[in-house]
Amino acid sequence: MTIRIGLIGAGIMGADHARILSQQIAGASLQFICDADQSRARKVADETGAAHVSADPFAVISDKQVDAVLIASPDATHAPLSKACIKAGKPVLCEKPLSQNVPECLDVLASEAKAGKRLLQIGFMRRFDPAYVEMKAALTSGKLGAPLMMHNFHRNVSAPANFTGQMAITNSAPHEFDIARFVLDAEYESILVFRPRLADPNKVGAPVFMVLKTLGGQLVNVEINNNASYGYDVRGELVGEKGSVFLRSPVASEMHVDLQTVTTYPADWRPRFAEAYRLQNSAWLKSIESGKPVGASAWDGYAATLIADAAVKSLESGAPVKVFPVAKPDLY
Ligand code: ISE
Repeated sequence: MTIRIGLIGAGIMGADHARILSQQIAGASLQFICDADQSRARKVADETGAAHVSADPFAVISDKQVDAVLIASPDATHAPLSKACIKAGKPVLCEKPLSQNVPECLDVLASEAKAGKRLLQIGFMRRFDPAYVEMKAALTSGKLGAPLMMHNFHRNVSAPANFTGQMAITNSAPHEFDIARFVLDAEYESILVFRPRLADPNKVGAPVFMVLKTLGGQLVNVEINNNASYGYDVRGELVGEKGSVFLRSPVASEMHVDLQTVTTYPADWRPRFAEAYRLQNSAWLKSIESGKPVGASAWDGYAATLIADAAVKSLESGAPVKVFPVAKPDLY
């Protein structure tokens, strides 16, 4: 079975998804590459053999030649475009975050409730990353004992080009919020956010340090440092009563020279999470065939945005902020 995909957004991630779908996995054909910038859409279409380009995402979503949609356009478009896909009854893989505000997430949940089935998968690709998968498996095997703490570090070379305002919290941190919640299988109670004194609060992507409590009493700390300079570096450690699991990033080789061992960092997230993206997209296609949803749901997208929203408030007030989620709909 070949699934005809409409891909919306031909920026860094859109181009990467197009490459993965056309070159790394079977079962997809790229029907449309859609972007407001037509030359960008055309370039990605030419590189990946996509059939058409478009500048109108809603026309792509409703096009009869499109079976499923992948959304990789700017954050503010995620919720409205996801809603349009759900309304059209089309499976959709949408990049994170689902939205930068809670009411929009609730709106998407209401759309899926109306559709009566899960159509939306959120691109929290770390759930497919072999290192995090092993971490979660170690916990569920019982070898670590009860989980106590999870440490998370998220460093970019420099704040991504599209960054504004509090996107360290609303765009980068959702990865950490989601993966800790997924690994621990826990819901959050509250969050407290700090900023180191030397950091210029006006600098886009200024570092934040957050401490979260889960309803089960585990502690999760998250450092987001979008201007770390030296490389793209995601670290994590899960600490249980009887042991811990530390993430290893994929490294192909190490150089021994001048009395040193040298390994390199990637410049951004694509090489670090290449396997996660490939596995995620492949699982998405299989889930469309089987009708059995996989990966992060709209509910998981809501949970990440809810805690991000609390984090922004905590940064402003300097006090811990509790979250009060709505009742979880039966669909999830
Ligand atoms: C970007 O949107 C991503 O998803 C990357 O994984 C993350 O590292 C980066 O900080 C985000 O801006």
